[in-house]
Amino acid sequence: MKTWKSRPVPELPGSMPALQLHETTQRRIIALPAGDPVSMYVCGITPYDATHMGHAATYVAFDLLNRAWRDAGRSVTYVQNVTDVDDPLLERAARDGVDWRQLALEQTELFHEDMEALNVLAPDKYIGAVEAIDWIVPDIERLVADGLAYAVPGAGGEPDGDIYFSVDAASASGRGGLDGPWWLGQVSGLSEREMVPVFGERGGDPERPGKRNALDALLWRVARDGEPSWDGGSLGAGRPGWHIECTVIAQRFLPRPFTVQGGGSDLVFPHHEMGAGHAYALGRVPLARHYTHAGMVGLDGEKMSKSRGNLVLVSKLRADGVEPDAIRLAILANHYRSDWFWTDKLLVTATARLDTWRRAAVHSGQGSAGPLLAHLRAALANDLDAPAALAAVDAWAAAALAGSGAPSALDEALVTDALEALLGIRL
Ligand code: 5CA
Ligand code: ZN
Repeated sequence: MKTWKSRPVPELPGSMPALQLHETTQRRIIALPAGDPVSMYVCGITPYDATHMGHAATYVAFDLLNRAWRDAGRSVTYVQNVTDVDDPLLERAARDGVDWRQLALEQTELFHEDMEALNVLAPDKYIGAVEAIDWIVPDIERLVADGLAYAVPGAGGEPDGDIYFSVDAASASGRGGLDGPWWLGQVSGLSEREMVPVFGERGGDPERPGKRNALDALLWRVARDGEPSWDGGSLGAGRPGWHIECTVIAQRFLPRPFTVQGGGSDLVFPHHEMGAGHAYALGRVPLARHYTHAGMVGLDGEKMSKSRGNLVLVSKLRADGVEPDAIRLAILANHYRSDWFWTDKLLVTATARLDTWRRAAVHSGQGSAGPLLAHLRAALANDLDAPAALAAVDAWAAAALAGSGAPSALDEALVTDALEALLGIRL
């Protein structure tokens, strides 16, 4: 599938220090492996509604990692999916009396416009679940053949033949890290008792009769009347489950294992836990070397979500004339790992900040750009600490506006390039 356009990234003199990043499975900040190349998969949208501030914040967070790696001279391969067939998309299309394909297409296009406006660098590969089905089917067939997946008999109005991933068959008995075999809990650190309610809240079906373990995840949903379906070979017509889509797409286009699996913290369990399980079951390799998650953005005391409807849409703000750089700056004022709430005040502060920075640029003091660049790099290398980076620019701007140091066009150019390359902000 077509991806969006990236603005050019200016090259900066000097170099980025070694990157430290919070690693979900280890629950601590670690040094990322040095050396070339690196690869990243960030879970994409389910396109049934427009990009809200939570999505935007997650993609901006991983855009910082992408930019930090590029500044360090690393070659980055970035893959993102779009879940262009799934229950919530089909339900929304049915509710609104529109074709689900049309809804997915429109919302995906709008997402691309939002990403372009927010200056999020495009992935190298942008892959839809639908286009991945032919790659997914043989992998599920293999899991069944290996005894790691099984068909559930029909009951309670459900047809025969849905295929589930057996967490007990696939889970190793040891309790090692990501460099060893997968076990249930390796990614999330949750106990099975803790998993069950979360599984139910996040797309799982712990109560489905006939499963061997309540936590077994759907791999293949056989055709139902009124639902789209595809040829599933020996599985019968149907459509894939959610976790196997991302697993197969990531493994097809990235090294095994790839460097960082990203997404919002709502994906730690079950999505990334099961993805890690599927990958290990398929190839005896971990899916990713590391997992990193962005915090949840909320509105009025609750997580922002399409199902709750408490949304601040990027496209709506843009239509209201808000400058995308101000939206991006409002996001960057929060550390990517914290949970935070969107407020109009954030946007007011960001707009004023952008204005100050722009007024300051022409007064850039001679020799002021180099130290600012070093500050920005140090902040980003320290677990993508964007708020610290903004504070460094604020201090530089205050000095420039106070007229300390003769104005220098060279410094102005370097500051402008550094903000564009590292923070994705255009002065
Ligand atoms: N299509 C799946 C991933 S394969 C999905 O979760 N889609 S989504 O549209 O619900 O979310 C897209 C991305 O935004 C995911 O990485 C998700 O973790 C993140 N996200 C969703 N809601 C929020 C929120 N309120 N705050 C921060 N990130 C969020
Ligand atoms: Zn995903």
